[in-house]
This record gives sequence, structure tokens and C-alpha cells, in this order.
Amino acid sequence: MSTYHPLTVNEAITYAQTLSGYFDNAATLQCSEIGDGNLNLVFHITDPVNHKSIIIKQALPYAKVVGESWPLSLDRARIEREALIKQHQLCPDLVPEVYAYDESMAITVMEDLSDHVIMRKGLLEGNEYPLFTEHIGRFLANTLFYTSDLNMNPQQKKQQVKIFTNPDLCKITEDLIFEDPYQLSDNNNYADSIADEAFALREDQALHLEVALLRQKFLSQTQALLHGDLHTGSIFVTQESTKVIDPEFAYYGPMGFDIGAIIANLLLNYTAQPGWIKDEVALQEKQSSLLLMVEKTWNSFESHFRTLWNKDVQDVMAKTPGYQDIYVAQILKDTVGFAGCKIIRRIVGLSHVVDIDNISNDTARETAQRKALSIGKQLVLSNRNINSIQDLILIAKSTSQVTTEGVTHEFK
Ligand code: SR1
Ligand code: MG
Repeated sequence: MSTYHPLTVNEAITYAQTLSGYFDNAATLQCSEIGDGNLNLVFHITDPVNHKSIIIKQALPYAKVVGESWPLSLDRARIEREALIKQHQLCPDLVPEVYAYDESMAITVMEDLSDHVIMRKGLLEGNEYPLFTEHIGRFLANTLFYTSDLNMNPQQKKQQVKIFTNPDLCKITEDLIFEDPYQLSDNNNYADSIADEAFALREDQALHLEVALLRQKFLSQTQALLHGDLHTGSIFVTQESTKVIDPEFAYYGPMGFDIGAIIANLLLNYTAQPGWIKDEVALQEKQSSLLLMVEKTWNSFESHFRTLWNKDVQDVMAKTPGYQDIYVAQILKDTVGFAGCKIIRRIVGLSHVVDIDNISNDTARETAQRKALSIGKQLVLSNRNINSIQDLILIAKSTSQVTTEGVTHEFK
């Protein structure tokens, strides 16, 4: 195959049969297209008799969630593949293995993770993942530390920055996260019931100032190779295992952007819980457990990151006493700011989260949306004053329980 076109299910089977070393020549393969994301086709190919399976992922030349009117470069398939390979080298147990690829067809063939569940779904089913925070903290620390100037030769790192330059996918983030929620935009998407909140976001100059500072970091700080879209839909889990997938938004950016993405999605799930759990005691337990996950995610990252630094730092000036503490403190501030931006975009922008959108009760859904916005705004507004992960937890806990009572709906 050489000329790009989107695969049909039958073509995906034919392609899988051409791969050497996976399926027996005589095997009868089955295939279903299971892509439920915003951008790509995902084929699940199985040989049920011999219990073998693979995933074939193919990038489409446009954003599937919007349609052909939003073209996207197929080069993102190369970037995703190279990021997967790099992240797998750094954390073999936490990232699926790439088996093969076809660059002209924007295809990546990789390990099938069907024995895992997408974390967003698992969390909504009420499951707990006791090893997740250790795993994700280690993933973040390894991928961020070893791709940064702390460990890499700066000249070689600049070569990597070139390889991972990802303008189309970065533009999605620049627009959807750092611009659209703060202005009138056709991309925005929210119910009339929270139009007053959307109006307030557009008017809040103090908030805009912080978003502008965070956006500037996203645009210009080539600190480390990021996953770039590390939400709970980009993570597969079981009780024992965590696998980070889908790094097509990978690029060199600020470390706090990835850490903030995880924390934002845990907090979105936290704000959604009253819409899912009616029993007050069970609700309190679940929300406490989610806030503990947030805290442990940061603590796991920090502890692994400092250990790697103390063992493997190459930058001689970074060995100066005090520098590590200042560096880590800044990552935490960035984490908090980016987490806030990511929460806000999932409420009023394009592409929401089912944690909140699938709450069936209108009032409970609106309450969750308002609570999430309230936390998101506080995180953004206070990011530069955050000194410990407890400061973030306190914001999540103390941001007033917003109800829909007394809210006016005059802003459209
Ligand atoms: C047009 S793509 C919309 C969103 O989906 C991805 O998962 C990213 O989060 C992106 O912002
Ligand atoms: Mg994705």
C-alpha cells in the first residue's frame, strides 16, 4: 500500500495478513472499527482461534469530530508513533508496543489492550485503580525528565524538538483550550442554562491575564517531550496495569501541561460524582478517594522526578543547591494553571467529558458544570501562588458548592 486512503474493514484485514510475524497464513481474521475518539480510525483485528490480536490505528486527514472542513496533517501519525516508541523505551510496562507502521498510509500497528478498560469509563463504573497513581507518576517523571535538558545534551534535544514539531495538533490546543472559552467562538459548546458562566469567562480580565501567561508557556517553552493530551480517555487500566496511549498531540512543551491534564480529568470526575452517586456517605467516600488520587499523582511524580534528577541529571548548572526545589515548585504552579484551563475547556468548549455530559438529571449536570468551572477558574487565578499540592486540594474542597438556585439566565 502506498497511496493514502482511509482503510475499510476488509482492507485492514488484508493489511494485517501482510504483516510478517503476527498471524498464521491460514488464520481467518476478524475486524471491527472501534475508534471512539475525535480524530482517527482504530481497527481491532483478531484471530479468535489462535487468540491473537493487534490494533491498527490510522489517522484521517481531518478531525473526525468536526468533519472534512477541519483538515489535519497526517504527519501526526508519525509523531504519535515516534512518541509511543520513545515513551515505551522510557517506561516499557506503561506504554503499548509499536509492532509496525506504514508512513504513507498514516498507519501504526500496535499491541492490543482489549483486556484493559479506558480509565474514564472505569472511573464512571465506580472502579478504583490502586496502582494508578504510582504508575502515572512514574510515566510522567520518566518521560518528562529524560526528554528535558536536565538529562539530554541540549543540542540533541533541539533535534528532538524539530522532530516533534506538531503545528496542527498544537493549534487545536491553542484554540480550544487557550482562546475559545474566553471569546465568542463557533467551536464553543454549552447549554443555555450556563450561558451566564460562559459570559463571565469572556469578561474576566484577571482570568484572561493568567490564561495568556499559561498560553505563552504552551507556545514557547520547549521543556520536555509531552504526551500532549493526557486525559483519562488516553489511558487504559486494569487493577494491576496502566497503559498510556494516543500521544498524537506530542510536542516539546511545559511539563505541567501533562500533569495538569491528568489532575483536571480527575477533578472533572470529582465534580461529576453527585450526579452519579445518590448515597451521601458513598459520595463523600468517592470524592475523598478522587482527591487523594490527585494528591498521590503529584506526590508520585515529584518523588520519581527528584529521584531521577539526583541519579541522572547531566546539566552541571542544575546541580546547584536549591535549583531542583525552584524547578519543581514551578512545575507545580504550571500544573495547577494548566489543570484549570483544561477543566474550563471541557465545560464550555468543543469536546466535553462524558463524566459530566452523561449525567441524566439536568439540575445535577448543571451543578457539576458550575462546580467544575468554579474550581477551574480558581486554579487558573491562583496558579502563581500555589506552594504545595495541598493548596490545590484545598481549592477543590473549598470552592463553594454551587447550586443552580438563584442563577439568572439573562446572558446568552
Ligand atoms: C478536534 S479534537 C478535540 C479534542 O480531542 C482531543 O482528545 C483533544 O483533547 C482535543 O482538544
Ligand atoms: Mg486522543
